[in-house]
Amino acid sequence: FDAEKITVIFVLGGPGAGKGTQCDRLVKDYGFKHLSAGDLLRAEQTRPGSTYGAMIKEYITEGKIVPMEVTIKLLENAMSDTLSSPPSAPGWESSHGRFLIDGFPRKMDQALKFDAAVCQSSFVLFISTTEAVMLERLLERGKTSGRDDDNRESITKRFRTFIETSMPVVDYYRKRGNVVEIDSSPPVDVVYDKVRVEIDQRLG
Ligand code: UP5
Ligand code: MG
Repeated sequence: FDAEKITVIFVLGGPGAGKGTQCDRLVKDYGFKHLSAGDLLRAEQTRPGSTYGAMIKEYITEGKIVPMEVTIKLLENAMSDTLSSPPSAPGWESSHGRFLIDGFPRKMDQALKFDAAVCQSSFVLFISTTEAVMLERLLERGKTSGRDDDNRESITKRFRTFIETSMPVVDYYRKRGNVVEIDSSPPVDVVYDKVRVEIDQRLG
């Protein structure tokens, strides 16, 4: 993809930190295209005829990172589809080609591959709070979400993967001065106000 024509913001953060929630708000106000790697994998998992369904389910339940070839292909396809279709709504023409990539990259190999082969991100929005807060949010959501990984056992595994495998990615971008960290412990609106300020400052 031509970096001149598209803008990519990576939205990272621990399980249940509030990545998807903040992305939904940004979509409404700015017309971004929101691509959640987890959502794309869950859709692929249940797509009739997918050869990866069982494998994806296993990885997600175990809180492990699906091999990057699968996830990067899904993201690339979704980006191409977006670019070849008209803007999401009248008035959003100027936002066409602006992507929020949520929950990716969460392993160093993915980060290096995507940066080199797909495109570089403008910056990383790092949504962060404590494990206690994340646990409470995920258990609450688990009552109705139907997600295979919203149970105590999977959540513990997701936390471990986040610390061991995904935090190094955040630190990698942080060293390059590319990370904006937002504390997502307060209520959604308070967090979103801070997110907006950062987005406005960086994208104008
Ligand atoms: N909530 C949100 N913000 C709140 C606030 N400020 N105050 C109070 N409540 C708040 O939020 C979670 C819950 O908290 C919701 O009920 C919300 O209302 C409430 P949400 O916005 O959904 O949080 P989010 O950070 O998006 O949490 P999610 O569970 O989606 O994060 P994960 O990173 O765990 O999940 P994801 O879907 O990204 O990945 C799932 C799995 O897919 C991974 O574990 C992995 O196995 C696999 N995967 C890969 O293998 N590769 C990838 O590249 C990506 C994923
Ligand atoms: Mg999410």
